Amino acid sequence: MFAIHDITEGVQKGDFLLLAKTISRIENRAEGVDLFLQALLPKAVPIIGVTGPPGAGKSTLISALIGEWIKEGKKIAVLSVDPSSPFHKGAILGDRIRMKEWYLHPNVFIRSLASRGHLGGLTSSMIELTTLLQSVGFDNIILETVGVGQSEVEVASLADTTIVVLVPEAGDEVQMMKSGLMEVADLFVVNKSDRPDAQIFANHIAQMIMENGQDADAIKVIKTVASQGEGVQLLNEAIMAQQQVMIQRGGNKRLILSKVIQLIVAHRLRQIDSKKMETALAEALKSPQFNIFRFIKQYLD
Ligand SMILES: Nc1nc2c(ncn2[C@@H]2O[C@H](COP(=O)(O)OP(=O)(O)OP(=O)(O)O)[C@@H](O)[C@H]2O)c(=O)[nH]1
Ligand SMILES: [Mg+2]
Repeated sequence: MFAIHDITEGVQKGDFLLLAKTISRIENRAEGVDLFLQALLPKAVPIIGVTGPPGAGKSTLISALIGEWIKEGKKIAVLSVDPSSPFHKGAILGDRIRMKEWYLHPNVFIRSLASRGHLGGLTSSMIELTTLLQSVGFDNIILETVGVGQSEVEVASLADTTIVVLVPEAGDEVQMMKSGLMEVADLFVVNKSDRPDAQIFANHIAQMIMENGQDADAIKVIKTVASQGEGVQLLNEAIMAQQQVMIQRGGNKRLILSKVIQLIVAHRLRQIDSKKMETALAEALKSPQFNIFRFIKQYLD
């Protein structure tokens, strides 16, 4: 593994080679990764999760936010992950990112991540990678995830601020509630508000927040036209305000506790050889006395 100091120096200069290599090594669980991670000294750098259905304008919105932050002299890291297609190994991810204007900027690091098939792998490697980014000199970290399924919710739950991006004509609120996105959202963005009925849709979301018994004052609904940069400044302000409130309410401590639990679960899952387990299960199932609780005993403690 490389020295953290050298990675940080690279980031300062806008040379992300060592960082990129380190991320690959963490993803592949190369030798020395655990000790490397244990030596990190992360700063309180906000992690901003951006999630929502395909094509809602997440990347366009992130691009616009980066524009705001660059003006403030910040260094930004973006991790883009597509948990819904574990078997594509990143091949299609390239097409997903439309942040080309920032690709070569020395203050912006962008990386696509494939979600691997292994159990519990995605969440734990996202915790590892975001902690690395918090330790090497970035000021803001963005996590873009595509879709509205359970795994997106999980990834979203790693963020200090979770932004759910929707578009007016999506209108599928029921789906959103089922997926649990309602519960994890700190901010809703109604993007493509240049389209009709944006205000009606925004009102609808606000109403759902109230009906859900959530804090309607704290969870803002913001209309944007990301492709024109409209509403982006407002969104930036809302993100900062939300983070203040979150810290005041001790939300950052709860978040760390949830990460601790997820890392422990992932660690235990890594110790299981799922192929072997499948074989053992097939064998055990031959017995008419099969009992699932007795079967799992061999994998506990
Ligand atoms: N009319 C309109 N189009 C927009 C707006 N924001 C983004 N788009 C367009 O919507 C399309 C999808 O935008 P992306 O930013 O790639 O959406 P995404 O959510 O990142 O998509 P995936 O990562 O593939 O899920 C692009 O063609 C954008 O130019 C907007 O506010 N209004
Ligand atoms: Mg995108």
